Amino acid sequence: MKCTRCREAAVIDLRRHNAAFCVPCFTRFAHTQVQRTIDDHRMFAQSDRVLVAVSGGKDSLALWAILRELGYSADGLYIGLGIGEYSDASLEFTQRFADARGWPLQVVDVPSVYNFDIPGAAVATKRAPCGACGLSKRHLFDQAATEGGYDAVATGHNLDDEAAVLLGNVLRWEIEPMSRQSPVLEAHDGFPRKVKPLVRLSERETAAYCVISGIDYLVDECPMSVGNKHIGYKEMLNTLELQSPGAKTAFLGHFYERGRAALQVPEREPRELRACATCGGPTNSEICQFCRMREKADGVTSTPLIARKSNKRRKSRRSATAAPESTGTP
Ligand code: Q46
Ligand code: ZN
Repeated sequence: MKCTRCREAAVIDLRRHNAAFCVPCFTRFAHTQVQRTIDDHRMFAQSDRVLVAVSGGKDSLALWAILRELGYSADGLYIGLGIGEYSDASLEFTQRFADARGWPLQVVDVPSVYNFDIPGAAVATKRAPCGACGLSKRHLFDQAATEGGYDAVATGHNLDDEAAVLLGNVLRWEIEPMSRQSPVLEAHDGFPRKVKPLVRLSERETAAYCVISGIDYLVDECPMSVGNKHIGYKEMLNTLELQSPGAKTAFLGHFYERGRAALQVPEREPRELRACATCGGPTNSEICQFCRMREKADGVTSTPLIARKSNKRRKSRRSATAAPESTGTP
């Protein structure tokens, strides 16, 4: 197999692009895909400061590395969710990555700062763990970006993640959430801009990028993702992709280009936002959802629950080629 670009020996074939690449050409390909996404969706400018949400998995570490390679000013933010050994391992991989490069990493450990953990909050508030987790991450990303004066928060959602979310919404014709699915969510009402620069790269490609670039990432999935519907949607889309290379790109890309614009969504009532009485963040009630959850979950930790679920041993990228990063609520 020869590289489509330079005719050297190829290390990866990309059927959806009808191409194969050697190491330098694949690296160039990954950088170009991300740069095109940033430019096409006007995510941020070269002079902007970007806060990258990192978890120690392949997507977020690849994103951070690519943004830096492209010359952007990108710092990392890690949120410790208190999910037993999984959280310990993800911090370890993230910290090692940042330390080796001397890149600034901010760490917010939910149990030590807020006195609860995600499994505990899920039980205390009768939410699904990924719901409690998503709420906490969104709040803490927003807070860190606002306080740090960042222009955008970047997350490592890739093509597979976004196509799976879209499929889930299409299967139920969830028009409202579909209308909000976008690689860019503009800053509004005190919330920072959120961007997803990896939506043109598949999971297999971000994993390959890490392996090729010597990025050691955590392969284990979050134990809370067991039973997550999006894992099944990804499998369905992979089956489709095998038969029809490019199907995922077309499904998601065409939705962004024309599907979303064709949706008829009733105008939302404008929300009156005010400062949360507890944390000062923007909210439409007296106390924001995060602070309400925090109040209910105060002191609740569920380590035994995690110990039961966390039965997979920790692996590094050396023992896997393209395992998916944890998939819960993006
Ligand atoms: S970390 Fe959090 Fe994911 Fe774990 S609890 Fe769910 S959402 S699966 S990206
Ligand atoms: Zn609050």
